[in-house]
Amino acid sequence: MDNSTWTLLTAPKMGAIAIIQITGDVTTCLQQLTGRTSWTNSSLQLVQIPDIDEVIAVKISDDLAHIMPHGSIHILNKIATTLETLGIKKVNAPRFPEAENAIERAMLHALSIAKSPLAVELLLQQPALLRNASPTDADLARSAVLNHLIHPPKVVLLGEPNTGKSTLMNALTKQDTSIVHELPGATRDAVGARINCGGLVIDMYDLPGVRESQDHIEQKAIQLSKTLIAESVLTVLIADAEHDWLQVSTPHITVATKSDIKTRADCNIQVSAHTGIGMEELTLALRDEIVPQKCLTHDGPWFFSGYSPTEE
Ligand SMILES: Nc1nc2c(ncn2[C@@H]2O[C@H](COP(=O)(O)OP(=O)(O)OP(=O)(O)O)[C@@H](O)[C@H]2O)c(=O)[nH]1
Ligand SMILES: [Mg+2]
Repeated sequence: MDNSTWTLLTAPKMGAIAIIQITGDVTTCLQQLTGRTSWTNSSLQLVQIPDIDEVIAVKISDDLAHIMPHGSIHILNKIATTLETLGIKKVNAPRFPEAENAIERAMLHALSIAKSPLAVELLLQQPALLRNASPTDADLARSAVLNHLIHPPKVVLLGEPNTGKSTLMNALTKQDTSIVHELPGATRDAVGARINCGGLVIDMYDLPGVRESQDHIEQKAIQLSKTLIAESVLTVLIADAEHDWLQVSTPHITVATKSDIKTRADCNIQVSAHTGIGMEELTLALRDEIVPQKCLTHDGPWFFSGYSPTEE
């Protein structure tokens, strides 16, 4: 069926119910899927997709319909195959029929993909703030910062070997994400994990301790680390009382580890991953460094990623 498409609106995994959105010639599509010939707009129907499932289906408008089968992966796969046989292409282009205008449509899409809890309240405020707004340079700068609430920014842990980076990573993720060892050189490859820092979700990377190495694999890992450092919005420089700070030219904060053994004053924050001292302060500092409070509380519009004023 030319120009007809479908998008899975729910997550592609097991659930009670799945929602499949169909666009294009939806009347023909619903007829072919279910055998039912009469479809009135906005009226929910309990119908059979033969040999697959009993589903709830609704034709929202002449070119938009939703079908809601049980959320088994096997049922979804069978429906996907049937849709493909009917010539309906799978896309990832959700439509939001409940949106009243382009701003609301873009906002609902951003809301559906935003990773940080802090994005929710702010995004819901934007349709009112963005109406008739054109961005100033300050708006664009603040918006770029706030976009980190939608797409998790990268943050790296960087320091000399054996300074406690992996132990800190494990304490932040509350699981054994990275190998910890008393000998330097335990981490040979970058290890990444998603962490919620007081409402801001970030992708944190534990990097190998910086040292000279002739080992081919370790050299490759060091190369990968350099790429991650360049891509990250913030470097968390790590040192314990026995090691020096590494020098970097990228934005950074300094975190002194192992404060249960020995403290040092020349840092932004002191932590002990073993006792938990300073850990909450660290996560809040990461959030405030990446998305400062003044951006969150500013009453101007957020020209969030995915929204362009010309769409109005
Ligand atoms: N007492 C104490 N020991 C710690 C703490 N954090 C890490 N350590 C110890 O320091 C040693 C090195 O820890 P790692 O986390 O492997 O250090 P790393 O910086 O990841 O080391 P590399 O991967 O070699 O770069 C281990 O023996 C840890 O148990 C801490 O907060 N307190
Ligand atoms: Mg390590």
